[in-house]
Amino acid sequence: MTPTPPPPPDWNTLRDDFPILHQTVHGAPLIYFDNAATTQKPRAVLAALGQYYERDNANVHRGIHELSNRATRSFEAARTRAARFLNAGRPEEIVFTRGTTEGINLVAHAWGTAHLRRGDTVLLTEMEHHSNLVPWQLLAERTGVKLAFLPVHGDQGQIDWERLEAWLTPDVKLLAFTHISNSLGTINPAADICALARRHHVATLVDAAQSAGHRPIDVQDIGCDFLALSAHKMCGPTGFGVLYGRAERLETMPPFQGGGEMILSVDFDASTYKPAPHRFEAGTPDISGAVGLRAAMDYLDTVGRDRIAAHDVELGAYAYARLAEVRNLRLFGPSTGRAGLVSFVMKGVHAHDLVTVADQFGIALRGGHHCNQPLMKKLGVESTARASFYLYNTPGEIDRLVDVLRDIQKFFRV
Ligand code: 7TS
Repeated sequence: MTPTPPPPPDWNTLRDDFPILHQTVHGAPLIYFDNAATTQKPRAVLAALGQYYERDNANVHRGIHELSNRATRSFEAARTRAARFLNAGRPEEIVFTRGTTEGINLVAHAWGTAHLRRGDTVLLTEMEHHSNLVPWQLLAERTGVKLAFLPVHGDQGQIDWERLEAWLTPDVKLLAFTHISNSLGTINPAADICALARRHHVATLVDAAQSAGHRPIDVQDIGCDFLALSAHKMCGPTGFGVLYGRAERLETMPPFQGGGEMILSVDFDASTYKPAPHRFEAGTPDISGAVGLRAAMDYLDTVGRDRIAAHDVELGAYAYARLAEVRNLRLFGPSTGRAGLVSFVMKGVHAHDLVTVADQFGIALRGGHHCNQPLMKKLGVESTARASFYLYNTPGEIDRLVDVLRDIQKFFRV
């Protein structure tokens, strides 16, 4: 008989899992709307980190003593958990990294340098975060590969994926794209994109920084070759992440960095390397990061990733509709089918000023180019203000933001 799953937590009590939310900032209750930058951590994750350091801390894969064995077991259990979370075929397809940025750099370095040549093209989109752009520029400088960009259309921030096939010319060897845009809230149809790319023998990399903690992710269903995520954007600790790599891709890749942990044998003039994933994990890893990520994945699955996705979409749609009621706001990203974040510009008020005043009301927003400078240029703005939501945010908090935006307009007389 299948065991009955524990009942999902109640949305109203779920905020109690996050101690940091229960404080005032400048005299007002904190409203944390900077989740695209980093999310808050539930007690379960904080407890797992504390327990690891209080009970099990030792280095992994080296000692024969009890604590080292425990640390190694916890570290490798996190790999198995991450494989299950992403529905990877096996744990060996999970490489631990410092986050999305390092995962993409790893692919650009190890896979890109080994497999791409002058005359090849890496296809990106105009909505990529700098971490899915600059590593490819560095690769282009090293190897002479070209970069091409799928255009983003208008303030709605959509890519015409219907036209993708025309872009998949024989020189295109890799398509690297964001699943969810961190400044537009656009959700790209990852499975359809990867299926078409695969038919054209084009490898795929999905930047899942903004999606991994917000919706179910199944790498076999998406059919990508690589997928990168950051633990800190999904209730886990900073400085840790996962690169999923399809086994047959990882096996053909040389090491990324050299050092301890990644070798089989070393002589003065040459070394041999471990198989994936340890070949890509030189040096002492962030063991507590793995422990924290595992606890975060357990937490997200207890809440239910389908429910989190529905909550996100609900808050994104509600925020877009409510902000559209405020005069002189220019909203970016799709009006429907958007993720749980909204970027906007207020006529007559710089985004940094808006964010500074909102902070005085206890509301944490972000203002800037969001590491999307080329996209900002294309939209004809220097920066936007952004409110990004997560499972602990509520429609009432969005109502409060709308009131504060109207107060800001009065304050700046715009
Ligand atoms: N890709 C996307 C789509 C992102 O939004 C971010 C971070 C990254 C990659 C890089 O993640 P990291 O964990 O390696 O730094 N995005 C943001 C943001 O929107 N505001 O601060 C960081």
